[in-house]
Amino acid sequence: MDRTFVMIKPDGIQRGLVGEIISRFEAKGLKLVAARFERLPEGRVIEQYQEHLTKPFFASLKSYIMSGPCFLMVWEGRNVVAIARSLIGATNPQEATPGTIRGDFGIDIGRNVIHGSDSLQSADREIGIHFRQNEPVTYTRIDESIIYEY
Ligand code: D4T
Repeated sequence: MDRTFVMIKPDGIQRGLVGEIISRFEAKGLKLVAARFERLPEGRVIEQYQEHLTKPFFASLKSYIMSGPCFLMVWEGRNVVAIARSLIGATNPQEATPGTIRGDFGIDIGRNVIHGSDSLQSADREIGIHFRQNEPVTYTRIDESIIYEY
């Protein structure tokens, strides 16, 4: 099974979307294996968004992410990276398809509610930034044998 890093950003928290978002991941059949509610320290924001350090939007991205608590999660499932990205929708909520999280709940690209890793390699890197190695919990969900064909 694969793992991915998903983070509900401060706008998602302030707008009371945590339960709605977790419900969508659970209903899809994905398994929550780690979670933490916290305000991110600057160092981890910089690590998380390393590829954007030199972009013109980085300063506002950093202050937005640090403006309040985030809800950090690790989700597990077959092909979970792509599935999580499809539940989340396009980066710009204005272009995100209705039915996706950003398509249903966002307007501005700088307030796009949620983050999900874009590849298995990014997922490994991002999980490593935010969680200790022994933090994700290994367990079997009782419906796994019916969610997966094999
Ligand atoms: P995240 O990383 O938040 O899940 O977004 P994506 O993976 O979908 O998109 P990204 O890495 O291209 O952008 C990271 C983050 O920066 C914000 N952003 C992005 C912004 O404020 N202005 C911009 O022009 C862009 C491209 C939104 C997401």
